Amino acid sequence: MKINHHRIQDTNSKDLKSHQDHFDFSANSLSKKGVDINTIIKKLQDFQVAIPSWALGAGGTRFGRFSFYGEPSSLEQKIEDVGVLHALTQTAGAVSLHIPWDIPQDYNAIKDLANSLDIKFDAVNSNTFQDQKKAKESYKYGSLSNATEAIRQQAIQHNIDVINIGNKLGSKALTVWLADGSCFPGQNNFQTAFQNTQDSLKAIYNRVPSDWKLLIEYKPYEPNFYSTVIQDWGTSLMLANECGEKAYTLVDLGHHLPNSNIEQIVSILQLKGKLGGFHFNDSKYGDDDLTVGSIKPYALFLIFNELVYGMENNPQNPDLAWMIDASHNVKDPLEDLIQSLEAIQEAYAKALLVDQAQLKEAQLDNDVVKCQEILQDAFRTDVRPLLAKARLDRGGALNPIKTYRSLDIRNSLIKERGKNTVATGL
Ligand code: LRH
Ligand code: MN
Ligand code: MN
Repeated sequence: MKINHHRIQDTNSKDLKSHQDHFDFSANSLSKKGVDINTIIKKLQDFQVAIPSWALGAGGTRFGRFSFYGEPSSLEQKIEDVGVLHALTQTAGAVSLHIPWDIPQDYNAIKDLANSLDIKFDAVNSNTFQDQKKAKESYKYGSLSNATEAIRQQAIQHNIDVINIGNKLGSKALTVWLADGSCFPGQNNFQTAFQNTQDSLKAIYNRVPSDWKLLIEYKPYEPNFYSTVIQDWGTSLMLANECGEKAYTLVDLGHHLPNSNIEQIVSILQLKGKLGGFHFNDSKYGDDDLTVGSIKPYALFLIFNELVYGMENNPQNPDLAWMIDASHNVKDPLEDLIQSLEAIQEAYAKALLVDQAQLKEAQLDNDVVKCQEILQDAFRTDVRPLLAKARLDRGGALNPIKTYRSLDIRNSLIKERGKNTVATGL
């Protein structure tokens, strides 16, 4: 299914007048503060976030899964869904594939389809946390860290296969997330597991094309509940440094122990030029993969404040691979992703409003109150008219959720695909 742009414009036309009033008010008040509103709108338009192929179906938990119907059952349909998101929001111009969940059959057809929807192929993800059909070896006790060489070799080869698949699509990064670890004390030797992982990652790194990045994702626990080999940013950074200059740390917001200062982590990684990728989601307890900004919007803003600082002051750090890594059981996955995209843009816009020069001055004066005022003034600004303007100018929807509902997209998908479709993924 493809969205007709005229239908988006028709829906917009009813709200144009009230949008203009809100926008004029915001533009006036921000201009008075010396904000260059056009630069902010341009930056919002340039900020594109990849949609993971596994978030387009209703996610499940180990206790059950409730379908939202009309889910995409092929890679083509998943890309069409990303096309719907991109047409409405103008900020979802990339897709991130998980292999083997989404192996393309016809590469040219897939590339043509993505091209026609203005969608690029972002990082490809390998999967050595599940056993694959017909695989000789099992990952039950680890993959790249496994004590058995044949198992490590199979996992290394899988990553090389994923690089080759990504290469054919135009991806420029491989994301490795390992479930490897242990569930009980004594189950494995920490040093051996780490050393094996390092050697395996180096073997993969040697096969990473020169214009690619290797993104190493960390996570403290789950599915292993006693130890995880790549448990935190420090471990990921050590491994990236061992691999070489094309290897970077990937931060997933849900992959931290409670109350971790994630903004400080991203800040220092950028200073060291080693922040390569970012997975957005939100959480209350663990790796909950909830809609971005639904639980801790101020924390998200503070993280963006550091990201913006890094993007402006750390030329040693490359452009980041941005991706949403959220999915769950109770919302229409497309509506959920629209909400996440909006929350990301909102936090980014607010961070762009922070007066960095003033903040630096207040920091040098040790004016703690003023520092907080500067941050909170930006956070409390209603930037939604700016987001709407950024979308409108690119042909997107003034209000993506409203348009999605008024165009009755889910029912069209159900009519087209039927009720009993199940998307591959978690
Ligand atoms: C692990 C993770 C990782 C996987 C994805 C499915 O929790 O965040 O990025 O690839 O979920
Ligand atoms: Mn992730
Ligand atoms: Mn995760």
